[in-house]
Amino acid sequence: MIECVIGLGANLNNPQQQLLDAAQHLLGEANITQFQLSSLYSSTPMGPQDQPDYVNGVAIFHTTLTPHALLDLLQHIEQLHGRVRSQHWGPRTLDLDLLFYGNKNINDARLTVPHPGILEREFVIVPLAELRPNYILPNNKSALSHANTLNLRELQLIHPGLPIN
Ligand code: A4P
Ligand code: MG
Repeated sequence: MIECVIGLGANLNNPQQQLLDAAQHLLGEANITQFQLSSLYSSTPMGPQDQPDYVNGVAIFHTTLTPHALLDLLQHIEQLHGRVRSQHWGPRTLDLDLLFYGNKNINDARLTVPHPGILEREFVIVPLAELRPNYILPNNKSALSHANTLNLRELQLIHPGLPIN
């Protein structure tokens, strides 16, 4: 069993519900246990500004899936939710990023883990710090101490977490 952290994001078609549906899907997977979902937060878009605000959250779970099998599952769930890949960093109904896979470093054509950009993204660090304040980040700081250094911009809590086990 490997402990994984994923980031969930959406900014189209009832984004909050997209994230809750994706969480329910993951929770129902036979190869996933001890699933926890953070609170959901709204934030202004990073990157192109001519798109709706995002809803973001983080989930932590244990899995027996390999990193690539987990990516396949995440992409399958994105497809089920009608994701159409168009503009880079553009609007999306559901984006599931593999942030951490245990403490493994992966760099290949399909996967970069830890996901690059985690440290700059308050919409990842704040929900992670909520679930696991002591989670050690690639900069060797805890999620909570790093969260305290970030500009929280427009981050707003909009839905409480689901401590589902
Ligand atoms: N890929 C490589 N590593 C990973 C990984 N660790 N997890 C590859 C998931 N996928 C990974 O992804 C493109 C390819 O990345 C995949 O085929 C996979 O093999 P994508 O999801 O189709 O592309 P994308 O999401 O448009 O690009 P990218 O770089 O993943 O964008 P991000 O980093 O997801 O950012 N603002 C706010 N406030 N909140 C957001 O959530 N998100 C984005 C998108 C922009 N602005 C945002 C937010
Ligand atoms: Mg992505």
